[in-house]
Amino acid sequence: MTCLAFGYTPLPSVLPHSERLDEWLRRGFNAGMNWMEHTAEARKHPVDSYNAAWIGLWKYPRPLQKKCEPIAAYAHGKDYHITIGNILREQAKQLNGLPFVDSLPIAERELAAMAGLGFIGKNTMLINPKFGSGFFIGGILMNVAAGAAMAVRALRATPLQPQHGCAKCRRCIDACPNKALTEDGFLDSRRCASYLTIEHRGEFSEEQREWAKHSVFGCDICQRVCPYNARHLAETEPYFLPDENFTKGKIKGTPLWRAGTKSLKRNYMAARQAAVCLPPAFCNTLATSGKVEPAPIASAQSIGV
Ligand code: B12
Ligand code: SF4
Ligand code: SF4
Repeated sequence: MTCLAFGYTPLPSVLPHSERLDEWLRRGFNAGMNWMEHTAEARKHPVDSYNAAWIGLWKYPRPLQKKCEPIAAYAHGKDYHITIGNILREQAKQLNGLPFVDSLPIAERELAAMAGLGFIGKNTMLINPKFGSGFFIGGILMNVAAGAAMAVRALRATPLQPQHGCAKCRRCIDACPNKALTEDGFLDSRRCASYLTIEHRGEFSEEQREWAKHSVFGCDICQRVCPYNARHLAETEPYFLPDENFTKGKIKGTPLWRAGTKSLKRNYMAARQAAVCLPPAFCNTLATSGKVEPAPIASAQSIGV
């Protein structure tokens, strides 16, 4: 895994934009993610036993693609909770800290912005002006001596303002096929293909099928159109081809495990029916192959950053 950049931030008793989480929940934008509601207090008050955080930006295993793909770039290869988690666990031992990568109830984007690693775009992603948004956020909560904590605070005297980098651009808002991005900078998960294909359990309603049809797992549209990702986009050979024969054996240890085989089959059927995002060759392969074989990771081109 490549760590593109890292930074430090002190942990305040309340995160500066935690009211955004309240508002997001108030509007029902968490959809069926009840766990976001149950863990809201912890997300807003990160300080418990720790007073600072080391945060890293970890490059996706596959670059964001120029063309629409059925499996989001982040989800290729081995599960990042495992790969990045292993690296962070080792480091955390030496620091007596607590590692996290999408594994603790903390507002990772906000902490990363506080660490000076980027700004929050209108697509709600943490965007680094140099690297775009094709990365995970993962770091270590730790305790530093009072003097060091003050030094870290001083370093962050001028935090980057959210959305300052978007200026008048609104490509992501206009490109989202489901109008899931609001004018005031929120993402409505109920309409989001990423939520529907990864987190939503049970059958789709008619409306949900319409919103989910662009993808089989995850969605990269609002990142693909972002000018900050323009020079990092690649056109890479299909990495693996999903079909209706998802089995536990094939998805174990990959991010697709989160959705499970039942949801993946549901997603596949919705996408195949619509074929919006699936190239014709892909559909033919699906009809005949019956396999979901990951290609070697080396086949992914470097995005050259
Ligand atoms: C729930 C969740 C989702 C939900 C909801 C996403 C959302 N936008 O809220 C769903 C399932 C839809 C989702 C989708 C995706 N996710 Co997700 N997700 C999360 C999770 C677990 C929590 C996010 C959260 O708290 N949302 C609630 C909102 C209110 O919080 P927030 O967006 O973080 O915003 C906070 C700050 O940024 C700040 N803020 C936000 N906007 C603004 C605007 C202004 C003006 C101001 C002042 C402040 C501000 O205030 C908020 C409160 O602190 C995080 C991991 C984590 N623990 O943080 C990963 C995480 C955000 N996801 C991630 C990824 C990779 C994705 C996908 C790209 C996957 C995919 N390809 O399908 C998509 C991207 C969709 C998108 N455009 O966001 C990465 C993002 C990396 C990055 N560069 O930003 C994270 C950080 C996981 C990780 N460890 O890498 N995700
Ligand atoms: S991930 Fe896809 S569906 Fe969700 S907001 Fe972005 S473009 Fe819209
Ligand atoms: S597409 Fe434009 S508006 Fe959306 S996040 Fe990127 S720069 Fe901001």
